[in-house]
Amino acid sequence: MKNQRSDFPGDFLFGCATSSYQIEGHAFGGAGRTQWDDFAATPGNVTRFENGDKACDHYHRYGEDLDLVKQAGFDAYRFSLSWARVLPEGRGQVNEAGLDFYDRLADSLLERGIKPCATLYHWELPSPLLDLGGWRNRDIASWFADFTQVIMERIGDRMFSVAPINEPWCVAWLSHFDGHHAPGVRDIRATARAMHHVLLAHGRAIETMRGLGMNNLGGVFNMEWADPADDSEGARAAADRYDAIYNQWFMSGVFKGAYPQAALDGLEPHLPEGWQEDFPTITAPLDWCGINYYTRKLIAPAGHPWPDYREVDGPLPKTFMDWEIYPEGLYNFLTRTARDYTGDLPLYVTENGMASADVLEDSTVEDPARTAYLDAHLDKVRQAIAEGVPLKGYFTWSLLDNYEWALGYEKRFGLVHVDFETLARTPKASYHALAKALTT
Ligand code: IFM
Repeated sequence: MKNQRSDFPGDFLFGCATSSYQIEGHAFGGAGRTQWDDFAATPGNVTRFENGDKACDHYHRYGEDLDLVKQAGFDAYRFSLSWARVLPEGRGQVNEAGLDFYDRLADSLLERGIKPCATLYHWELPSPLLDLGGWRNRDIASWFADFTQVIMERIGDRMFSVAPINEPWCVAWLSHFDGHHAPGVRDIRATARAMHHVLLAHGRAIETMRGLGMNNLGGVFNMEWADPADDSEGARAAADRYDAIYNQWFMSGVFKGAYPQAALDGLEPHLPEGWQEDFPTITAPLDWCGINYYTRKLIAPAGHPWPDYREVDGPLPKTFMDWEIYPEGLYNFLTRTARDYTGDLPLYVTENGMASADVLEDSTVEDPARTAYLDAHLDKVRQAIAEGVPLKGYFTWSLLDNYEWALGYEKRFGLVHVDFETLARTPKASYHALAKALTT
């Protein structure tokens, strides 16, 4: 690896990221049923109908996993808290074993000198809340605030940082317009409501944590750079719509108290009444902003009603997800975010990484493409810092191979290989390369 820790400011944090449903093993420890269990049990939604019942069994093996975080030289570990593990019905009765698990996790991180960076919601909505409409129901903001109160009363004192919701675009658009993620809805009214309620819930969680005296609270937004597929005005406008829906809606809501017009053009008629009155909650001040970045898309008009765009196959080398490798997009987002939305607020790259078709052979996994991907994106991180972007840290996705949602266990994003039969962990060559860069 070309980049070394010494190439970055002294207080720059390196971390790795995971999420609860993707690694813990949701069948363990009294967790309640989630929308992903239901979605996966419905044929046609998930590769081989796989679910998170066992996943990486991190629930039992977290000690071994945190040792790997430590040995790689990471300063921080970004993980998420399963709502259904803490409140199996989503509300009401607390699962003490769930609280105890996150308590142990927090202590185990601190014992190893690793900063705990929590995300409250990474998509495993308790099924009983979906029965009530899930993200379509405005009450979800209050349910989420109550969950925040319960879990943060227990572990909030030990968190380095907390973000309420991972990737609001996935929660809202991918799951209610595209229907690719649970609950697999394809409906514009449901989408508009989810697009708004996810931010209202974010704001209520921030308020709740401030009420508990917590600080270092942020938001985590996923971004995909959108380039027009050709020189036509139609392609430019389609890429702008994609950008407005995917990238600008959430940041604009949180940092400007407004939604971009190109997205309102289609969504406004379907937003809940009085949506503008929620902006004082949605814009609750944050201490940092996180960006999850993987790829860019080439966009052309689709000849459909709004949003009238489609993705066009791009020419760049691709990852195993079929995503183009485009580090410039990360640089573009870092500079644009600081310029247009966050100013001096600290930024973090909260996820970046790639899936590859890794093979375990003779107890090793050679994954030079992953090392090159990380290096190329770290180049852009350095460029942004050199140009004055207040970027304070970089988290790799992911520590472990894990449950890649609708794509099951096939797409391996980990620095550490997981054998999903034996659950044996084997650090890949990229893990060793990164560890060398961070510890020498
Ligand atoms: O695995 C996901 C993660 O849950 C959220 N961000 C993107 C990753 C790769 O698709």
